[in-house]
Amino acid sequence: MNVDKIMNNLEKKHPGEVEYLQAVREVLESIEEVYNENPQFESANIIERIIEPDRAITFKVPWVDDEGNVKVNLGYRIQFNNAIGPYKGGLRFHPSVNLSILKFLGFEQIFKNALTTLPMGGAKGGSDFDPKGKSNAEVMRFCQSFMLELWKYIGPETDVPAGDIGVGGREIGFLYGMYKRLAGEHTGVLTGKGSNWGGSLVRPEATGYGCVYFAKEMLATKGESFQGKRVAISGFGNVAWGAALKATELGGKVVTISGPDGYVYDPEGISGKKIDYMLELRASNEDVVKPYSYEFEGVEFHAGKHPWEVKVDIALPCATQNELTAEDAEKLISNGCICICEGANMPTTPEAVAIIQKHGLLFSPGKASNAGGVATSGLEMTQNSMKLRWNRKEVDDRLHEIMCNIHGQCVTHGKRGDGYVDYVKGANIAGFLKVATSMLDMGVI
Ligand code: NDP
Ligand code: 2IT
Repeated sequence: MNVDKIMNNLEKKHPGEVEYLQAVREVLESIEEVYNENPQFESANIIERIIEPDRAITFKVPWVDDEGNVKVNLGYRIQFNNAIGPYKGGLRFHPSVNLSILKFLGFEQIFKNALTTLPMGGAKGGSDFDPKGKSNAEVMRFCQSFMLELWKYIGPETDVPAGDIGVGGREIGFLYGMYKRLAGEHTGVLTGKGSNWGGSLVRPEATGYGCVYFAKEMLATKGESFQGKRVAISGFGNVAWGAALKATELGGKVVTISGPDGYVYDPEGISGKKIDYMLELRASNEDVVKPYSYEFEGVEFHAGKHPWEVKVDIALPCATQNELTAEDAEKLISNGCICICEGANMPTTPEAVAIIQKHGLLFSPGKASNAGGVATSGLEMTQNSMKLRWNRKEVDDRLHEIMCNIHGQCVTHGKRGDGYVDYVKGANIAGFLKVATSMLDMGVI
């Protein structure tokens, strides 16, 4: 495999799709060796078949705001690969959403879903709709119009969307309601549903919990744990909230959360009712984290800054892509950080990853450490199919087991001769092998 040649061709076909090209390059560089050792992949041209989505659906989403103005947003669903199961992946509503971002997320989702051990293919979708400042009624009308188009392409055995940035329980409710009306069916077509109407217990916490379970496994390889450790978290959304809950429960002290406006530093630790307050902040739809510093004593707010300048032992980036730069990595390292575990998708830039790994820190890519969200979505699909509901402990135990299993797969495929575990390489190889061999089994389709 000639990675540069493949990337040059891909760039010519999709100029300017920066995030997508970044994600593809990372995977190709990791799997190059394994790929070359298995000539059957090359003869089936697996690479060209896996780096392009099966299809990218785009549509317009017209809706009416509270003042009666007609608005139009763009909607997307990228069905990337369904070799191991129905297409599966979240929907993102954020003004930054474009084809490149959704293709990067859909591509990552293929390997992440393969790692979960469950039968799910890779997909992603969303819209450039900005939920910030919108009323409930506006969000509902937007979701209904979005589903009016999307429902043609999804189904419990074909494609099962879920939440992501800007899409939480409220949006899934509106989307599901419209699907149910259009299809005339009550099925497991979306995950992240409310617990009264088919949702799984633990799904809201699952991505953050899973991220901390994964970090716990990484720390254990060094005889370390969360007990007494200072933890920096970025973001203040669904993933950040779940991670703060579990890190605190395991004895860590979470000292930061962040938003697009900057970060807050709480030296006393973000625990108990302060974690509950994160939910209020998100629900306010105001997009800022600063109000936390008015609400609680002794808290500093640092406008326009990343939390990575604070002295911590563990960093959990849980906001968005490319939010932890080389400069941030240098700061974390010089402050003695030992573990960086991604809760978001691709929050660490490639330059930062190189620096972190060169210094021998524990580092895990999102496709391994944030897989707990989609894994629990998979468990929701299982419960929907069986028409029953597991209790909290049953779901949480399965989630825990899955995260330990993913950690094991990363160690198996990522352990170097000197003992250092390259989790990026391990995750990419393990995910790729499962999908590529499945594609081989099914012939050229
Ligand atoms: P939420 O919408 O609940 O929270 C997203 C957080 O990221 C918010 O704090 C948000 O602030 C911040 N954010 C979003 N865009 C930007 C930006 N361009 N610059 C700075 N901050 C930004 O989303 P989630 O918690 O669900 O998602 C967070 C990350 O985790 C994403 O990378 C997502 O893909 C990933 N993820 C989510 C899973 C899930 O199950 N929800 C599963 C696996 C991964 P604000 O809204 O104020 O901009
Ligand atoms: O990035 C992700 O894995 C998610 N947003 C969750 C997807 C899902 O289908 O639960």
